Amino acid sequence: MILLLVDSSEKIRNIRIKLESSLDILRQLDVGPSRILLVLNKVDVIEENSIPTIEGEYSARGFKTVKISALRGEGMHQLKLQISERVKGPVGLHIDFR
Ligand SMILES: Nc1nc2c(ncn2[C@@H]2O[C@H](COP(=O)(O)OP(=O)(O)OP(=O)(O)O)[C@@H](O)[C@H]2O)c(=O)[nH]1
Ligand SMILES: [Mg+2]
Repeated sequence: MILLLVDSSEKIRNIRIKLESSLDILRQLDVGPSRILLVLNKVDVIEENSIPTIEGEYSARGFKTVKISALRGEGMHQLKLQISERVKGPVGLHIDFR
């Protein structure tokens, strides 16, 4: 399973460029959408809200997405759930940016 993490506070154009370049490499490695979880980080930054558009585009292409704020700890439960649906055994997660 691949967690593809993107800074969703960036301009939508940059988000797409970054995601597509990562997805190109993953495609070359034969990793399809079903093995990728798209993690949209920095959802606490609401300057330009690209999130609904990105979520819509990528879920239509078969990617599971989850929104988080690593800074505030939001979305960690959803993230763990999404991981544990794919990975056998208990899942622990600790992110500390200090
Ligand atoms: N607001 C906010 N900040 C976060 C979050 N997660 C990480 N950061 C902060 O983001 C910073 C690191 O991200 P960036 O500065 O984008 O780092 P980067 O992507 O390696 O570098 P750039 O190429 O310059 O964007 C750190 O200061 C983190 O504390 C989050 O969920 N919300
Ligand atoms: Mg960045």
